[in-house]
Amino acid sequence: MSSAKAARRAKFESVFNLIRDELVDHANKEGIPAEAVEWYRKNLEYNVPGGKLNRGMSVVDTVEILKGRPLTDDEYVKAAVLGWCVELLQAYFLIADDIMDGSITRRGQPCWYLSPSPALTTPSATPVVPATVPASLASQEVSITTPTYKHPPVGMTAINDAFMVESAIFRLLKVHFRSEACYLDLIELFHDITYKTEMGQLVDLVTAPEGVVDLARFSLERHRIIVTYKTAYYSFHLPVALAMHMCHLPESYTVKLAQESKTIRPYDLALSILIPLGEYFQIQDDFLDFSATPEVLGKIGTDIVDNKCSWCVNTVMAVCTPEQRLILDRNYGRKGDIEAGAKGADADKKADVEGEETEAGGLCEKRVKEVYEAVGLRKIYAEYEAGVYKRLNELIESIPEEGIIVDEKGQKVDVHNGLKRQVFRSFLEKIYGRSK
Ligand code: GPP
Ligand code: MG
Ligand code: MG
Ligand code: MG
Repeated sequence: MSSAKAARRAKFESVFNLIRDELVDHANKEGIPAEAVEWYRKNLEYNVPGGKLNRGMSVVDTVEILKGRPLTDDEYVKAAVLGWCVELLQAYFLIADDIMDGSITRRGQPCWYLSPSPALTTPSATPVVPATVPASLASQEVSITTPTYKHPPVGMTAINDAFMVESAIFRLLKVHFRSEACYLDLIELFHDITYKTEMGQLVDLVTAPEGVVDLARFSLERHRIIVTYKTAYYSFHLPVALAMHMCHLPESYTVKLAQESKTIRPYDLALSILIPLGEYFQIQDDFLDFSATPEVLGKIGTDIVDNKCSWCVNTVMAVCTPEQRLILDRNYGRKGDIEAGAKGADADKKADVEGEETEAGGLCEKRVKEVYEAVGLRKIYAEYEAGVYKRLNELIESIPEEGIIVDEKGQKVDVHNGLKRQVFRSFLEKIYGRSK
């Protein structure tokens, strides 16, 4: 990481301490018992700041681009609070998603619901000493069970923890934006985007239910819907729309050029670019999961073994022969070597028990990858990427930046108040051609 990048991240991270303290102080003022407040603080610290922070920091970047100048300290904190609200939303989704998916690790540590319970790992929580049966009860048939907890996990309290992380967003909006004209827009945006993401999560869950491998449920159209709703709205549209509201961009404005006038609806225009951009990002993620080496990617791709409704399998299914499709049906979403023994789940078990796996995903994964190579998935991806890059650039260039900007009443608007191509360029340039 360059030092400028590290400094940018450190500055953004410093605002986390501020919002955590605000939230914790508020819980204290409500009179919540110390052990519950301490739990809440640990919840926030464990789940919110550990990611790449790209979504949160992109709010700050976008505000800066829209303003066209460095931010004042007050503006920086406001933009960063919105950025942390996006990170809180993501933390809320991930705590819940890990329970739904039965996942084990997240960001290199145990998923929150599996992590050691904060209440029983703090010094104030004294272990329960085995109780002695009082003499008065000794003659009666009572059994006193003494919990002997060592490090029990957070468990299903994580569900309430997820809700609290979500509600923290609205608490922060109230504290920092209640007196601003954009307050209602910000609240509405978080509600709308959360609802959309939940719809996407539902489509994801019904498309690949736990323990069911059925490629007939998958399609490129299904993939597009999942990606748009589960990822693109909250990861790409939300940060930019928040920044636009913070900068008070109007719903619509007219740009008077030398020859013509163009009416712009900046929020719709931003959406029309950011959703395909988010789709491109996820398609890239899916392709890298298959194609990148673990050394470059920093993790081992598991989409094939995990039965993911990935762009790769959907694209290959759309072009492969019936014989290749049979190979996919028999090997996708499975570990080990299904051909080596009996068919079906028994074969999975057999391969696992007998240690026939030759690599992380085993022979099943290898066979799927052979089909991907045979249909020329790498070439299909390269063509897709070149096409989408061109299309996105055209969309970005369609944003007028010159001319006189007038609002709905015909009043001249500060030129800095229009949408800027650079907002989208900065996203596209970060993504295009990335190898990890
Ligand atoms: C992670 O997807 C899930 C989300 C980003 C949205 C969850 C939405 C909710 C409303 C809970 P994933 O399970 O495909 O990815 P990962 O591998 O990161 O768990
Ligand atoms: Mg998951
Ligand atoms: Mg999931
Ligand atoms: Mg992935």
